[in-house]
Parts: sequence; C-alpha cells; structure tokens
Amino acid sequence: MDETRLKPRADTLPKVARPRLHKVILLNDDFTPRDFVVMILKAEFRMDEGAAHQVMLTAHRRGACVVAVFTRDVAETKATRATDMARSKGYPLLFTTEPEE
Ligand code: NFA
Repeated sequence: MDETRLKPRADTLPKVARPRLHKVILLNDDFTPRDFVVMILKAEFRMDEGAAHQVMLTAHRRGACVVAVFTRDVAETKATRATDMARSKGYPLLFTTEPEE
C-alpha cells in the first residue's frame, strides 16, 4: 500500500471560495418596443417566449426586473452585449449588473 499519499488534515484543507453571483437587471424605458425587448432576452439570455415576455412585462410595470444571475464576468458581458444590440438599432434599452447580497 502507498503510505506516502496522506489524506489532507482537515485544518490544512484549502478553502475555495464560491464566486459571488451578479444579477443582470433589465431597466424600463418609454421608447424600446416590447417585442424588441423580448427578442433581445431570447437572443442573449436564451429565454423562451413565455419567460422573456414575463420579464419584459415586470420591468415595464415595476421599472426593473432581474433577468438572471451569473458570475461577474458573464453577467457584465451579457449586459453589455444586450445593451449594445439595442443601441445598434437606436433604442435606449439598458441592462445593468449588481452583486447578489
Ligand atoms: N416600456 C416599453 C414600452 O412601453 C417596453 C419596455 C419593457 C422597455 C421593458 C424596456 C424594458 N414600449
């Protein structure tokens, strides 16, 4: 038996922190068409029609809606891509990110 492979002692086990998750938030505006918002949610966040419509409606009624949570890099990349997609069509649609509590 290989006695050299010692099991790590509990008090020396490396602690690996779970990465903090970040929310992507959709903000309402008065100009971006509802169908365009739904299209962006389906394209960038791979939501189905029903889920995308619910998120769009919640943002429309309440001012903002959490779309999904990701690691920080993924959240920021998706928020930027979705916002840029809308800007390229001349709409003021905005996605932001914020860390989860
Ligand atoms: N408020 C927009 C409208 O009435 C729709 C919208 C929903 C825009 C969610 C942005 C976010 N056309």
